[in-house]
Amino acid sequence: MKIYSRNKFVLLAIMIIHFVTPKMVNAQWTGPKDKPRERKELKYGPITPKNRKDNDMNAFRNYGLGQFIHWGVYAIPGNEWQGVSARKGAPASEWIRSWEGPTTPKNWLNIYDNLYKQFNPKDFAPSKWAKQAKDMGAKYMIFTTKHHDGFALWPTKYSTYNISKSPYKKDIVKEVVEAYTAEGIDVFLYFSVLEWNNPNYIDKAIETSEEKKKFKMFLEYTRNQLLELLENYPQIKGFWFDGTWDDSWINSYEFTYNLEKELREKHPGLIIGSRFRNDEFGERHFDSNGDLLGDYEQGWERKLPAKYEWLNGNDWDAVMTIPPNGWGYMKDWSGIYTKTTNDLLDMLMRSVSMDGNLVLNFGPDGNGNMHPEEDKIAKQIGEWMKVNNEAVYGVRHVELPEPKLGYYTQKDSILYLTVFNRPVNNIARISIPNKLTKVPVEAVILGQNQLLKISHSDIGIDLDENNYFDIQIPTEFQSSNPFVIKMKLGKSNYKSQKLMDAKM
Ligand code: JFZ
Repeated sequence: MKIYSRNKFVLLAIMIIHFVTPKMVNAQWTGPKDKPRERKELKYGPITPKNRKDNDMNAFRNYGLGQFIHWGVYAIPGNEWQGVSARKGAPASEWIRSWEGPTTPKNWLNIYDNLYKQFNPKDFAPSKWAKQAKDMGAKYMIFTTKHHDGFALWPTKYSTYNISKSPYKKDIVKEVVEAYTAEGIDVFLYFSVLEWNNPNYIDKAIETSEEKKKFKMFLEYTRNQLLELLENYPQIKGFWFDGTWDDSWINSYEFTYNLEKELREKHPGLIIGSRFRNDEFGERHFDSNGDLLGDYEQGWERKLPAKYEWLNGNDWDAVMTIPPNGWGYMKDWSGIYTKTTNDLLDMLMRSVSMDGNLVLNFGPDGNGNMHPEEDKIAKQIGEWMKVNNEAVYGVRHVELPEPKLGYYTQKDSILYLTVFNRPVNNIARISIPNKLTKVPVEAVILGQNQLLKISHSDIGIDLDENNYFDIQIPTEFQSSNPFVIKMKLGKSNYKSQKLMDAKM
């Protein structure tokens, strides 16, 4: 009996694996990606080529560090409000409208949908935000024009649920776009397609003709808003789409394909990530042939690739919160792990060492002030960036044996090693494959002007494929932060001593 039930269990497990696995393989946007074995003929595949070569995309590739800002009426509740609290395992703070619990007020949705009447951020100074981002070292920023709650921070002509109806009245998107552009920071607009409170939005496959009519209106509304954003803010560099996972949208692949084309025609150079649309087989981010749908991978959210190979050479960025989750304002950060400045610098260097950008999220409060902890982190990152930014901007992945001390980045013949793990003997040992002719010939620590001693060492590994160059970190150099060893690569001038092999 026992054996029988165990067998049943095994059979059930096999069935689950069998039926679940094939679907999961294709829904895998992060982690290692399987390439489909045979190519499918696609009508609604990628519109732009892989690794666009134009100036806008080159600029994207060189950003290194970005800033995300989640701001909207959810900033007023700040993660806990009138008996509603996200602190006990509920979703993120900007999702507060969707919370349900025993202490949630009965008319909660109604309360939330009227919060905009209190949205009057008296301390909002976009130039202050932009200055802070600039000082932090951000080269681009992504701003929430409209999140899932549907509230538009610009005075859209296509819905009345927008900023012009709040006591604040003014066009926040315009203020943000102008302030950041003035600081030389490129702006991307976050746009949630799905809207929780729009009667024409349907979150499942369309069935009835009534639903069809409604959703058609919703699609037209979305198109109008996007064209309006491009019309109003022609300075923007791209869109960061979200809320595109429902079957209604997935089944609208012909509409979304045409819309992507239209947006690109209206705004040459526009950058759109892989979270906008899917192919005719419902494949999102990557189409049925495993090709990227959009200009860059947009699935790296709160997690970074562990392996460079997983990226298949695609452009990408990663968006990151300081708390574990929660993009909108969270008034109370106590009792949760919040990433430290050094955690974030590690993530930044991991990202750029793999040809990606790191985008750090900020969630200002209902008055327009950044969280004090975010202020502090922005400042600390900025101080670090002032000294070390050349290891971050415009750098590329390095094809050398992975360093144990930190991350490599490279710009032409300059090699950077950002050291997170300082070795006890103060020797940064650089492994250079024997077949390479360029080796470190000069080294300094960024922010210091002393040339570091380099020596060639032979550490006696059988059939060794590498040569080793030892960079001496001065013992008197102290740093409680990661630091960067900048090396010039050049023709080697060391002589490999051919020692006599032992007779055995
Ligand atoms: C979405 C939003 O729901 C969230 O509020 C926030 O704006 C974030 C930046 O984007 O959240 C997602 C969307 C997609 C995934 C995870 C969270 N995903 O693909 O894993």
